[in-house]
Amino acid sequence: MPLVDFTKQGKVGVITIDNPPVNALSHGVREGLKTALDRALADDGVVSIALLCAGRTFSAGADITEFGKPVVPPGLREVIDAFEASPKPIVAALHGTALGGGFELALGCHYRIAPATAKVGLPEVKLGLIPGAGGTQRLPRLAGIEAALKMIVDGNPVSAEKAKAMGVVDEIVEGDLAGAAIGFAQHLADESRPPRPTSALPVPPAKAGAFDELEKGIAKKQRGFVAPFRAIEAVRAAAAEPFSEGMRLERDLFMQLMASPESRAQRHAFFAEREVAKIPGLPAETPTREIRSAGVVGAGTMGGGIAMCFANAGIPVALIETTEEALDRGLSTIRRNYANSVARGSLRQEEMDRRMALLQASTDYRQLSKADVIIEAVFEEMALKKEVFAKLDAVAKPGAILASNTSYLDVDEIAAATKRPGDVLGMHFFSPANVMKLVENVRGERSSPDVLATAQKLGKRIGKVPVMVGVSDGFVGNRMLTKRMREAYFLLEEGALPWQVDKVLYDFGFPMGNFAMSDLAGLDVGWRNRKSKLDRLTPRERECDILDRICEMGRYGQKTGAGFYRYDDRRNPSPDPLIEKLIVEHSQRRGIQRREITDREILERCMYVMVNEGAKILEEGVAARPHDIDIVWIYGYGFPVYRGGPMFWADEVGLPKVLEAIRQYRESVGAEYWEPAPLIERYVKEERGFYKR
Ligand code: 3H9
Repeated sequence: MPLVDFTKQGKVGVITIDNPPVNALSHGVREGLKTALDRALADDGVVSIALLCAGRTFSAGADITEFGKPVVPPGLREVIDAFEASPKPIVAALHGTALGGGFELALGCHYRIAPATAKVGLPEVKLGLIPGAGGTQRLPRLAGIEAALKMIVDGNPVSAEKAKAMGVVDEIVEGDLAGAAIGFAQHLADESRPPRPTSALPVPPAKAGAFDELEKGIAKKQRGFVAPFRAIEAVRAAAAEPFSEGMRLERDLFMQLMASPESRAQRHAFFAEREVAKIPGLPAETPTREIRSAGVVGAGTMGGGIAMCFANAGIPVALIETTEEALDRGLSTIRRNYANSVARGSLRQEEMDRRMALLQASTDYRQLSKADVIIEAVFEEMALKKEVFAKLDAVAKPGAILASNTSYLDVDEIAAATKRPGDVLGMHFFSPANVMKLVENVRGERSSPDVLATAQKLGKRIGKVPVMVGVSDGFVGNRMLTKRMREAYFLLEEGALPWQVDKVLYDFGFPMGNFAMSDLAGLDVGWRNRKSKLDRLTPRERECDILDRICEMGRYGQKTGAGFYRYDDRRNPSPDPLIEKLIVEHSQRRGIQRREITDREILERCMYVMVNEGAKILEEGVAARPHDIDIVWIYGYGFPVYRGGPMFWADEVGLPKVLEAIRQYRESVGAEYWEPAPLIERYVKEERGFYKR
């Protein structure tokens, strides 16, 4: 079948897009749409037109792979204008998800029908763009300013039912969609109904102050993003200007954003997220094991959060603890988390009850005997983990997958505590596990392919973005974070203060800096980790004992009301002169002459040290591709998506510049901390980047 097909059913001309997998509006599709429309208009036997899409979904919008290249005519706007100007009425039949340019095409049609399962949306802001084919001008004319603004600015789709209530969808249909569309078009023809161009509709007046209110409302949440603010500007024009003026502004803003580094990064992140789902060396057809029930060992913060992920996905889960008290504590935290969601209105009470009923709490390991997957989430201590895995080996059924939620430890050593190392892997969740999207699936030396494929699939099923990584101290994310953290401590010794370092990272776009993040996680966690590795530290690392001193004061971070910062009752941090004194005295004691440290140096040292480590991780094969590292950082550590992840960002900065700085810090800070990754040296010689060739 061609990309766009044209047939006739009685007096109805039927135009069908067939461009799998998501009917993206590529050049060929746009050309096909134009040709099909011309045929329908030229044919006197055609009185009305139905627009359909084949396959699993209506169009997901413009073909993102064409972005950044010159547009080959006809452009999408031109096609949509032609559809809207058709003297024969056109009905669009939407199924699956009608998104972006796909939805804009539907808005240019005169009527829209959809099954209740369909969704429509304008997700362009998620790619750092705004709708560029009339969405910002046509949607407000159908849905009103407020509803349109919300859809365009947050980018989330709405259900067909909701779209109908908004006046965007004319009819919800059941059963055969093509038949319903042809019937609808036939009906239009029978009744001699004229076309109903959306652009000719008046824009319903907006509530006074609606734009300013929204702008203020998103100022903090969308900090650093450009597109949501441009989207407001475009809809403002819809309210104030004639259609043609609004369209002109929309096009200008769209083009500006398309050329922006933010959108380039966000488009990279879109494809990177899809790329990480494909594991090199693990064919797409690798069989998977069926997961009908789960078990979690440990009902602490991590274990409880992981159990919630399963319950949220409708998978029954046995939650195991050593004592009834620990179990009760864990369960009541879970209950409180759900109850908060109910109070906020984001979860219905019945749904909370259903999820709680899926949790089976017990102190008896035998409860795990039926589980298809068991996740261990006990204290981060090798001896304890091994003990738990030996117990799991004894009770788990044959074929059950045994996963450790370790954040640093050697998965192969843990697997060796069982007689079934092929069934073992790491599944490293991030805290809070019920919220954070990242899971590092750690491939052990002996993990079998179907176990890995199942873990990836399971990750997606429980709403996560799973990234496959290899065994290494701290895997991908924490291994890079550890290097950044070390550099941040060195910066303190040399003259910076925690709040200065944190501000630089916050301004870069992270939700918080190193020290605020440590305070949130609990300083005792890092302290314990440090103590366990003391004999492996370099002399400078060992002597850089600022953390020990703060912890010795009983300051463990937010939970004790003080850490690097001092916290008020509402957990607002403020810089603490006591900590400043402690750091200054530390430098004196170590004989380090404190100096003014620029924000630029802070940023370079915190970021380039990560990029350098990322390159080593790639070289060692701990991450298979730079994409994996970028996605780990975006979903696990709040790396600003509009900067694309550390490896993409390094390419944007330019690897020669990064390497030059690394060499400079090698001289000033020390070779053992700043040894350039051979991969970066090679890429610079080859005049390429991690991605750029
Ligand atoms: C736009 O429309 C601009 C206009 O306003 C103005 C123009 C002038 N193009 O996600 P999946 C690929 S901006 C090209 O795994 P799912 C995707 O890479 C666009 N390719 O499936 C993947 O390829 P592969 C606004 C696309 O079922 C495959 O399709 N639209 C596009 O989980 C399957 O994707 C959006 O932002 C595309 N537009 O989810 C919608 N979309 O198999 C973006 C997908 O080689 N898309 N691919 O890895 C989505 O949100 C999801 O893909 C969707 C399906 C919900 C549709």
